[in-house]
Amino acid sequence: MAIGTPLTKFLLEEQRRYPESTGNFTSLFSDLVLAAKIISREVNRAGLIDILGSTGSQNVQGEEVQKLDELANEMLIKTMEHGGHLSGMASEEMEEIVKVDGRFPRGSYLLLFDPLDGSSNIDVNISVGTIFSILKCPSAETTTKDFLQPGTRQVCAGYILYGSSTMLVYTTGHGVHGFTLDPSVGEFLLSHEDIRIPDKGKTYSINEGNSKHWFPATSMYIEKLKASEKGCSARYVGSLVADFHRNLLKGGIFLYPADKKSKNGKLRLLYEANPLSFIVEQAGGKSSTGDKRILEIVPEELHQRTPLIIGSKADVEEAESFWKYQEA
Ligand code: AHM
Ligand code: MG
Repeated sequence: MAIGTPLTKFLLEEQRRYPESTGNFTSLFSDLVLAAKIISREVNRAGLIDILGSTGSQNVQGEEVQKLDELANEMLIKTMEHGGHLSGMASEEMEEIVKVDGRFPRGSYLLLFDPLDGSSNIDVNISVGTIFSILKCPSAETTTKDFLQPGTRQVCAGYILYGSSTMLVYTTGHGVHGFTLDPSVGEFLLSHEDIRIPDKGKTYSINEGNSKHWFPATSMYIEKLKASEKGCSARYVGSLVADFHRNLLKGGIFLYPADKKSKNGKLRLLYEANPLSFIVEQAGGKSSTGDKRILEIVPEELHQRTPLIIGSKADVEEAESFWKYQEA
């Protein structure tokens, strides 16, 4: 489709390719896009709100000054619960799931999200993002167990990156597409159709401050990259979604491995690793714990963590070849 095509038109065209489609998913996605636009506006105003926010609790309009990650969380829940397309939601910011049945019409999808990934970067004006994953609800009652599905069952995954522009990148299992928000018309416009991640990159992203805790596999792999002829560069924003996005477009590898301090790594399987793994695979890349495909992990808990090695296929495969040295 032509560059500049509005997301709404793109979604409708996609829907028409599947005659059995009820339009429910398109409508669910439109609600999500609305939430993304509102969060984008709040992220862009964040610095200003701080200035105007006097001593902390109220801004000059007398409104509560709320932490942006909490605000993004609430915004997503409020925007999504009315639509009638969801049976439940789970968020990195909340201990328990949110059921929508009872208060609003119950739909057939589950929405999982990290409302504002990289939130430690908000105060310093560095890119943050919202990551989401959509599953079908397998039961008539929404329970936590319904959310514990392997990533291979995702029907859609994506992220919104609040960077120098706001971008939405998503997949429904038919390639990965990127849209850039044009603030003058308030629409996401197609800017990156059918994104393919380069098979090999020259960038690695890892928190080297953790190197004293690393297992030998991680140390050996990173040393190998530093010594390589091709000349690798380190790039680590500290917002997964921003590091991932750069590597998706330019090629490269992101690692948040297990180490002696964090036996399961840091990142969350359901809100971060699964959605980005679905995207990377759809773009021709790869994602792994070091010895297993992320998307095949059967989750045991809602907030389960996982080691994550994700990016260009050849780079992830090279990293995996070092993981056979991993200590138990
Ligand atoms: P968050 O979801 O609470 O923001 O935490 C996840 C973030 C990722 O965006 C980022 O890659 C990682 O944590 C950075 O962690 P560290 O500071 O340990 O390197
Ligand atoms: Mg996060």
